[in-house]
Amino acid sequence: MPALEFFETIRFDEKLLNAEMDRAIQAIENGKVLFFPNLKFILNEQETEFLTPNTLDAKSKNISYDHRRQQLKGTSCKVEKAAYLQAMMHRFCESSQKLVATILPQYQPHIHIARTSFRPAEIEGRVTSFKKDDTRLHVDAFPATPNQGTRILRVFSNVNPLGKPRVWRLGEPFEKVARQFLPRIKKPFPGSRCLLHKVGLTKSYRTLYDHYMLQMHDQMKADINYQQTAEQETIHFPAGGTWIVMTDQVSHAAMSGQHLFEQTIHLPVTGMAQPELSPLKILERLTEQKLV
Ligand SMILES: O=C(O)CCC(=O)C(=O)O
Ligand SMILES: [Fe+2]
Repeated sequence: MPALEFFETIRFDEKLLNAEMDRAIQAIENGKVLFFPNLKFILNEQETEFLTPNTLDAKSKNISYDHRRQQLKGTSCKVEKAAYLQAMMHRFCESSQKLVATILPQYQPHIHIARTSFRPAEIEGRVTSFKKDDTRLHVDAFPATPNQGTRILRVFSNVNPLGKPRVWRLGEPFEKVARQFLPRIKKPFPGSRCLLHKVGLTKSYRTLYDHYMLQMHDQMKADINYQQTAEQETIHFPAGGTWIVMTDQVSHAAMSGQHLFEQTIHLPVTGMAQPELSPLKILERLTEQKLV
């Protein structure tokens, strides 16, 4: 199955035919990337000045924006410049919401808009711990923020001004990954997940689902042999292009590129057209138990 589903869309609020919407929801729920090679997030001249790692503060690799609290994190920009940066990120947040509303309208009543991120640093050659190393194939799962089964839908736009692509690898279908890694995953230590929440190490309760997802994430990244031998495909996402992926389901690795916007959107499994295709339902079927 090809990894990408192409769309001709050139505007974030473009009207689509019903057949296009059907194609989109089918593709995304089956683990494909919705790819809009000609959908460009346009920056004005002043905004292009943010396209430098200097926009980041010393300890951050991306700038994050919480649209509900109107809060910006990770930037060295102050006062007026920070407000301008925030406005740019707010616009990306709105553009991606419009895109999801037009291409995946069925999700609209169910979604929750989470963080917006701007990534002005080159990702190739960055030194991090293996768990944080996104150049290794992984499915998204985060230690401090349990998802409790909720889907992670992400909108990405490559805004590189020099035409540099964002290069990713895409790996095997979720069920194939799960079948390989589940047998290696130990049950959680009794009481540990309550404690994590009580002492504030997780923002909410780490369900069994979160335990399995996080273990899969870590063990995929830890397995060098798997990284090299797993069935995979390299994709060049062009500058001036946009793509949408369910990153909890699609095994992915970001190899190189600079200057990217990303919007995270959460979708409850019950909002899907085919909930049985979700990582939650697949893991519940494979482990023969309720996980949330
Ligand atoms: O920065 C990127 O290109 C993608 C990194 C990644 O793994 C993610 O956003 O889930
Ligand atoms: Fe990721």
